[in-house]
Amino acid sequence: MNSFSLQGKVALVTGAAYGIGFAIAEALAAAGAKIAFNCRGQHHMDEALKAYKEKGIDAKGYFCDVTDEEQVQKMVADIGNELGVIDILVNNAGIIKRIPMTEMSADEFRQVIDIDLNAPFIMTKAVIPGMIQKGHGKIINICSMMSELGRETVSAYAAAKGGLKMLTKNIASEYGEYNIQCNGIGPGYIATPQTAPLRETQPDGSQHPFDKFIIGKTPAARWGVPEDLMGPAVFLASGASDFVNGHILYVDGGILAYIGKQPK
Ligand code: NAP
Ligand code: GCO
Repeated sequence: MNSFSLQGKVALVTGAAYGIGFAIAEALAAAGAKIAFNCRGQHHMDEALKAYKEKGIDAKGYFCDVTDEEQVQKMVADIGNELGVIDILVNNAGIIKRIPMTEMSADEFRQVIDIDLNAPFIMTKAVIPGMIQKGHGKIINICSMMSELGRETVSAYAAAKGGLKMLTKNIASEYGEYNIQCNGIGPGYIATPQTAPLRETQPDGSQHPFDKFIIGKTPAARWGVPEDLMGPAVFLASGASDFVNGHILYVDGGILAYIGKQPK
């Protein structure tokens, strides 16, 4: 069971002030890793540091917009000086815009691609040299069911997450010989601020139609919670997965395997 230990490792989880990133950082800390995370605003930073402290986690927070290569290079250098060379990178930061394609501007499309696809490239490029020097590394890209499926209004997000699946496979191919493993986690529908609009109670007090839809499409008959991703993240960040490379681990309650509940 020692192969699941992250003792002595330095982990950077991007966008881990709350949501999925925070849960993953909490799990990696529980397995022994030193935690670095980033976000963009002072309020989220203050709230996050308080939340980590309440969990007994001495996480270090960095202000960094993951789309800005200069800020990323500086953050990686600062982490190297303050915590040590990064052993584990979780590319978690991400946004979604739910806009019908014909109504979405090219700039809106570009913004989603920039954060959800270009930024994992920029982040990965910044950490790989240190991993090569150390002789090992773990990169985990937070993909999505939209790495496999489309749906109305999420064209930019699906394009980005589909690209992130292939970027994951390419990083695995290009750097596997340096004992660097790059895998993805594909969460299903998880209850976080990002999906709150899909779950909110309707003005007439009824259940959100999408909420009902997802529960009917998920064999587990529930939304996931960030805690559902903790074990898979520790597995892919640890020595237990040293021969797993280029794999997307879907943590979706079975939704990708299921045609959906038949109407009664
Ligand atoms: P969330 O609650 O909206 O959190 C997103 C995080 O990303 C926030 O901390 C946000 O920080 C950060 N972020 C966004 N843009 C950034 C940028 N340019 N630079 C730095 N940080 C940035 O989302 P979530 O539900 O936890 O999702 C986390 C990841 O999981 C995303 O990649 C998402 O696509 C993916 N995912 C989510 C679900 C789901 O159902 N929730 C399912 C599959 C995949 P700020 O406060 O600074 O904006
Ligand atoms: C949406 C949701 C999804 C989830 C997730 C599913 O609008 O369909 O936000 O995209 O965020 O990516 O895996």
